[in-house]
Amino acid sequence: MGDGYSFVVVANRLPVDRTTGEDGGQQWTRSPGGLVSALAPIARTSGGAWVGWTGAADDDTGPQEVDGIQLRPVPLSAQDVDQYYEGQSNSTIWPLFHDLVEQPVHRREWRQAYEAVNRRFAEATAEVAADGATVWVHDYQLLLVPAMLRSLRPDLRIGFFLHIPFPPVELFMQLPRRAELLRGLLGADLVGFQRPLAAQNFLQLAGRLLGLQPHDDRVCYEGRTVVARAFPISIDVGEIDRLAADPDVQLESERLRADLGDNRRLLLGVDRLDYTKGIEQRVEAFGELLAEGAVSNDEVVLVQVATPSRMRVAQYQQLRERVEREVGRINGEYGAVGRVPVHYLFQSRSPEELVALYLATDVMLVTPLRDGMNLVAKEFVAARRDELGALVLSEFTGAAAELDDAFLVNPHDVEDLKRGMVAALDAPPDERAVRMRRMRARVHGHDVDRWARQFLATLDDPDRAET
Ligand code: GDG
Repeated sequence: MGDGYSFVVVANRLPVDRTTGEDGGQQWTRSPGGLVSALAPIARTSGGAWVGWTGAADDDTGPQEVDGIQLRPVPLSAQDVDQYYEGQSNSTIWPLFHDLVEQPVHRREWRQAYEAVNRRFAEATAEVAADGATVWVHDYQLLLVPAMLRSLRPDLRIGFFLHIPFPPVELFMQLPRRAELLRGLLGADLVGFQRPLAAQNFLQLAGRLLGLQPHDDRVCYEGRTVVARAFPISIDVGEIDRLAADPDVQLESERLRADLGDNRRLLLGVDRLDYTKGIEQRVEAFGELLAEGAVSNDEVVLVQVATPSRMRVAQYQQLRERVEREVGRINGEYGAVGRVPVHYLFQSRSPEELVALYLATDVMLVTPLRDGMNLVAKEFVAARRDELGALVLSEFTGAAAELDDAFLVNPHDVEDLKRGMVAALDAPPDERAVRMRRMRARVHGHDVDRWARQFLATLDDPDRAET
C-alpha cells in the first residue's frame, strides 16, 4: 500500500453535486456547506481523497477529480438506498439517536444492507489510503466503518465524527445488534461528538455493554486507546459574512421586507422538513399567539422555509401533510386577501436567498426538539453584521451550549415557545443588540476551519492538542 492518499474523508455523500453545464453536458460542482468548505482545502493541500456516494441510485460514475480532490464514488443500488439509507440510517438510527421523537422502525433486512454497504465503504477506503494515512469517517450512516477499516488496514489512523446526538445508554440499548454498532465506533482512535454529554454517553455505554472501564475521556479496547471528546462544529463565518455584505443580497433583503409589508415584523424558520426540527410545534405556537390576539396578521408575519428532505420516508410525508394542513388552517382563519400570516416554502433556496432572509428577519426561530448542533442558528448570527435581530433557540440543540444569549425555549412546551417568541419580539433594541454582540463573538471565535483542525490535531496526538 505504498501508493494512495495520506488523508481520506469518508462520508455517505461525496462533496459534489451533478449539474448540467451550458453545453448541456454533465459536470460536477462542489456542494455548498460548511463541512465541505472546511475539509476541501485540507484535502487539497494534503493530497486527499473523498470516499462517498454520488446521491443517485445505480450510478456507475468512476473516480473523478473535482477542485483538486480525488473523488472515489461508492455505488449504491436502488435497494441499497431503500434499505441502508432510507431504512436503517434514516428510519432506525436517526429517530433513535434523536431521543425517539418519532418511533424507530427495526428491520432485519435493513440491518443487513447497512452492514453490507458499510463494508463496501470500508473496502473502498482501504484501497485508496496510503500507508499510515489519516482517515476521517463521518456520521450515523457509517457507524460500522471504523472497525471494518481497522481490520482491513491496522496501519491507519482513524477518526470518526458524529454530527447528530449520541443517545443516553437506556435508548441505545434498544437497538438490535447494539454491541456491533458500538464495536464499530470503537474501531476508531478518536470518536468526536458535538457535545461533552454525547461523549459521556458513549463512554458509559462502553462500560455497560462491553464491560470496559473508561477513565477521563478515553477507554482501552483490544489493546488500543480510544479517545472520546466533544468538537462542536461550526460554520464558514467568512463565507456568510461575504454574502451578508454583498449589495445584491442586501437589495434582495429589502425587496423581501417590502413584499411582506414593511410595517410587519418578520419571524423566520429555515429547516430541512424533518420531525426533529420542531416545525410543527413552532407553527402551532404561532397560530395560538394569533388566536389569543397576542400578535396580529397586520403586525407580524412568519416565513418558514422547509427544505424537502427524505421524502420517500413515510414519517416525512406524514409530517409534511400535518404542517401543510396547519399552515392552511392558520392562513384561512387569520389571513386577509393579499396578506397571510404564514408564508410556507417547501423549496430549497440558494445560500444568497437564505442570507437575504436572515438579514430581513426580526426574530429567528430555531426550535428543534433535538439537534446535534444546528448550523442555521450560527449562520443567522454570523449574517447579522448590523447586530440587530433576535434568536429564539431550543435548549435541545447543541448550539444552545454556545449561544446562551439567545432567547432559550423548551419546544416540547407550546406555552414556553410562545413565551420565547413574545419575549424576543418585545425585548428592547438595546437588549437585543447586547445579546447579538455576545453571540457574534462566540461564533467568530469558533469557525469550521478551526473545528476541523482541532479534530485532526487531536487525532494526530490527543495529549498534545489543545482542548
Ligand atoms: C446535521 C445535524 C448539525 C437549509 N435549507 C437550505 C439550505 N440549508 C442549509 C443551512 C445549513 C444546513 O443546510 C442545515 O444544517 P443544520 O445544522 O441546521 O441541520 P442538519 O441538516 O440536520 O445537519 C445538525 C449538522 O449536521 C452539522 O454537523 O449541526 O445538528 O442534524 O447550513 O443553511 N441550504 C441551501 N438551500 C436550502 O434550502 N442551499
